[in-house]
Amino acid sequence: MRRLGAGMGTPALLGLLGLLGLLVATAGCDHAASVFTGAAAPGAGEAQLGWFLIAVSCLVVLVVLVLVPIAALWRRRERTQGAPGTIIDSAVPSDAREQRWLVLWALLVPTGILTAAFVFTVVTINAAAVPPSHPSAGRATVTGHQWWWEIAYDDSSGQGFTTANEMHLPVGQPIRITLQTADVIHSFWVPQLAGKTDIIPGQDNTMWIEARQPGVFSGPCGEYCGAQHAQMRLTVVAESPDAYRAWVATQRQVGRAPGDSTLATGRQTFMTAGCASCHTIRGTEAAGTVGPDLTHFGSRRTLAATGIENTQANVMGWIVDPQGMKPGNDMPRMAVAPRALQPLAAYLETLK
Ligand code: HEC
Ligand SMILES: [Cu+2]
Repeated sequence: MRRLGAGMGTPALLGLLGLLGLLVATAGCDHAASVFTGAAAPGAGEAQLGWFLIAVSCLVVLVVLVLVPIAALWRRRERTQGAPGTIIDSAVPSDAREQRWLVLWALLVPTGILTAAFVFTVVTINAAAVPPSHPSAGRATVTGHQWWWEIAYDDSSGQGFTTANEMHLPVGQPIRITLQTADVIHSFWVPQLAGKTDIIPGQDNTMWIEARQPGVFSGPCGEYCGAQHAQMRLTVVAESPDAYRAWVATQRQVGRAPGDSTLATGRQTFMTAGCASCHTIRGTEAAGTVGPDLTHFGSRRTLAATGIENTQANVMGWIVDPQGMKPGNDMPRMAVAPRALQPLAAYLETLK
């Protein structure tokens, strides 16, 4: 039986293995959530550092892969050139010139590479730690809950507001983010925008993001936090400063009043079926804080941090069976009469 790879040179075999490894390593790469997109600072700097380290590592591996067979061949040639019966120990450099080369390669090159990597890393970490002082830098506090995100925009004028699962950013202006948790450890991670920052109970961690281009980015919670960890997605919308200001102005407002009698019935159901004990709709008596603030629920793209599209049909499905859609989450099945379901979902969808 032929051995696998028999007849192939060592370099060719190693090259093939390297190629296979690369294929396996990149198989999971999904452009949509790549850390290498660099759509914002400080993530773009971190991506540059990542590329630099990968490039240097590849270069070192390639050089070593080429040098090892050359050294082996060279050694064999020296052996065969020696007189019969004499052993030439070619591991010992024969003259001063070879010794100088040895020092150069063994000391200077690795030292140079490691120093460059060290300096680049420290500079990048520093840049990520210190938010740029921009006059219009906004502030938000993001609180991780099992298994959804609460986002409170602070405002010096006292006009802050709270929303959930969807955060907006103005392109070109930094937002400072304070990270808190209501329960266990989570991690804030929107791969295209910034590296992970852990959220630790009893401690405020801070970070910042400055989007460089408009877009809708999604990030999973970055630290395992229980059954629905994978369904704890944050949506981040980066938009022009004008669009952002308009969004903020809308979010500050109280929940829209029902425009017709069906919607009024929906709102009535919300207040009487127990929803109001867990959810807030500003401008109404609903002031619960167990679940997401629903004041502008209709403006959100997705439902319950799942990535499922926020449509009336999906909201009806959610109310009927939240445990079926997201098993283990903190919203129980509620007793809502079938007749009342559609008006209730329709009312929630008008809360833009
Ligand atoms: C015991 C508390 C509780 C009650 C009562 C409750 N909910 Fe919830 N609700 C939650 C929690 C917690 C979540 C977040 C679940 C998650 O994403 O993990 C949620 C999520 C939601 C969402 C999705 C919000 C978003 O931002 O995507 C909607 C819509 C919703 N609830 C509507 C209702 C309605 C309508 C009722 C009444 C029929 C109701 N809830 C009753 C706790 C509750
Ligand atoms: Cu998590």
